[in-house]
Amino acid sequence: MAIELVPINRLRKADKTLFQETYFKNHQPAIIQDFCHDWPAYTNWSFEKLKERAGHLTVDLYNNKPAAPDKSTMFVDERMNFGAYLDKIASNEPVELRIFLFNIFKHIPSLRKDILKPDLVDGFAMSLPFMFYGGAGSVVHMHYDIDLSHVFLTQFVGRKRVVLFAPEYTPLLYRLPYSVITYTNVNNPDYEKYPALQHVKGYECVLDYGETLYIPAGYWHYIEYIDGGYALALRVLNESWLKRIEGAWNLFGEMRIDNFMKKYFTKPWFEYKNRKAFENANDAIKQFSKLEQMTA
Ligand SMILES: O=C(O)CCC(=O)C(=O)O
Ligand SMILES: [Fe+2]
Repeated sequence: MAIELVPINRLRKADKTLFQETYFKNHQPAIIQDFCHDWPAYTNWSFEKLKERAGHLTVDLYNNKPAAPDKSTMFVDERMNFGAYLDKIASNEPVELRIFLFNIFKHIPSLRKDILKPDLVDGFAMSLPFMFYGGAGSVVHMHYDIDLSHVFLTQFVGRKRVVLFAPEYTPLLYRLPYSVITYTNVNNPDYEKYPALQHVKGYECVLDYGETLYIPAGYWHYIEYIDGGYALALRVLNESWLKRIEGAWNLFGEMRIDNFMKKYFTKPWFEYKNRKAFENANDAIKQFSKLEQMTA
């Protein structure tokens, strides 16, 4: 039995009041269908046009292997001409190679002009646009963005399946502390080994060309590329100062501690995190059962 997932609501128009009151304030995910329709990028960022403007660049590619919980490095799998990469993913043949730490806007600043500042909510960080690329069959392993910003992910080419879990479920997902790694297999959960997963509920959608997914701050996301394609993520800083500080600590403190410990105390550190993941999940199951009894 798979984890229970409900569809994410689609909003045909980006209605500010409705979006803010119903979704943004309550940290409820939604798909906004016309978020980018007035941006030049909506029509300018096809495979052909992007290749014309940026095809000469060289990019680092990453494969689909999940990050090892006890290793500190992320390996570049291949380096390639960006145009050749775009041709490869446009063919829609399975290509399990992704690009995610490549700042295309630094190399081709004119691309920035194709994005307009949305006024759906205040606080869009326009200086931090990120693009993500992948071939058909690529997978983004489940994680949450540690800076704890809200993310608006707009799809420019291809479709992707996205699964989301609210941060309240974190202990039930067997999160390894000091990391954004979990033992959750979204499509094929092992309830015997990870019984807490029986209590988890999430959301899912297939995000299509021109649509934007609002991923509320701290939400776990797992992504499967149905077609080769790419998306742009715009961030809105967390409205809570405490969460912003926590986000900064995650980036500059927690991650450094984790990398240091992984390097010098590899085995005991991993054993500690593994034990904690199970302890937290078991505590959460108990709390969950209590809650169920109270509401029964
Ligand atoms: O679409 C992708 O490939 C990854 C998106 C993602 O993880 C994000 O926007 O935070
Ligand atoms: Fe992410």
